[in-house]
Amino acid sequence: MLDKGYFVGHQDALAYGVNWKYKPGKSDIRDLAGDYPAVYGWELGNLELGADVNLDSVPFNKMKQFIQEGYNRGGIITISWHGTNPYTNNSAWDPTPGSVAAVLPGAEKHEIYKSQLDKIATFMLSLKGKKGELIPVLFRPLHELSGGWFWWGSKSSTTDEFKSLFRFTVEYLRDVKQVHSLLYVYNTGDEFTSEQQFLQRYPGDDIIDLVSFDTYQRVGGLDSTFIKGFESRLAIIEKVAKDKGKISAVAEAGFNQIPYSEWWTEAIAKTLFRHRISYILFWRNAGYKYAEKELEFYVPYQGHPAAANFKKFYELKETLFEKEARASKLYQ
Ligand code: BMA
Repeated sequence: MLDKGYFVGHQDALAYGVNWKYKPGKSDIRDLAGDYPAVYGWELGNLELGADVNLDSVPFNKMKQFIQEGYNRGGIITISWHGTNPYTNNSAWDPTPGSVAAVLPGAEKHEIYKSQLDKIATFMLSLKGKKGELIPVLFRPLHELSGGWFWWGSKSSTTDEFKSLFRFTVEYLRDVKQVHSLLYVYNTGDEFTSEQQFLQRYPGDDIIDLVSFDTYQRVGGLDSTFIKGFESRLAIIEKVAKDKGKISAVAEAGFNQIPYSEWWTEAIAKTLFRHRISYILFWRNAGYKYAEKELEFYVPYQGHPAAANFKKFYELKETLFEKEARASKLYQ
């Protein structure tokens, strides 16, 4: 966490953007700002099935190279995992009641969950820098834990079951699989209005390194209830992080298609300016999703009406992109 500002990240930044895929060196943020994001988000969903390609069509071998590239340039790597529900074999978005109880030690699907984690461990242990050192990763499993849409969420587990699942996940990867390159991110959605609510499913200070939430603006303009809510949630995690000696972050954010061209400076920067967080990561520039028939992107691209304002956002002294991450020598 740097005093001068916050790092800015982007999900799948090097893999694709709006209207392009796999062009070496390209990134929508770089096209606009002349610099890469400081934080690179990647996603492991479907790795647990032994697939070669993740649920958003990114091949894992390419992802590994992108992770190495970002790390070698001094960037920060964070990884999420929309893993298959081991209880029902459906996707992560299947909150069948009993899903968490079924994967805890001694329960019927426990071995399946362990075999999923084995694949995660193998992947993490394969991420290496130029000298063969393991690449540090901010790992964010079981994310948006306060919501009811994932199999590990509030609809399909009690608080104690969830905490046990998180503890088991960390202890298994760390103590059994001997993966020691991960920092663990506790991550809620934005359904909390108090510190106590935010921490309801917190598995313990010995397990967690970063505290975070995800937030998306979906309605309203630049002076809307979204900003007030964002502001109050930032204040909550900032206090939690301070009291616990943890790092705070906004692990996912965005306003799909960015309908307000001044959003970057007027909504995001003006709010974050008053708070102390380590990074904010904007979600993926998926482009047109044929299956869902929808357009999804959270960072502008060349020619988009918000492109100029994003450049202004880049130029603010408190927004830190890859050049500043590199200059900060985070790994030394
Ligand atoms: C969601 C969307 C989906 C994607 C999922 C996992 O928010 O972007 O299209 O599959 O994240 O990355």
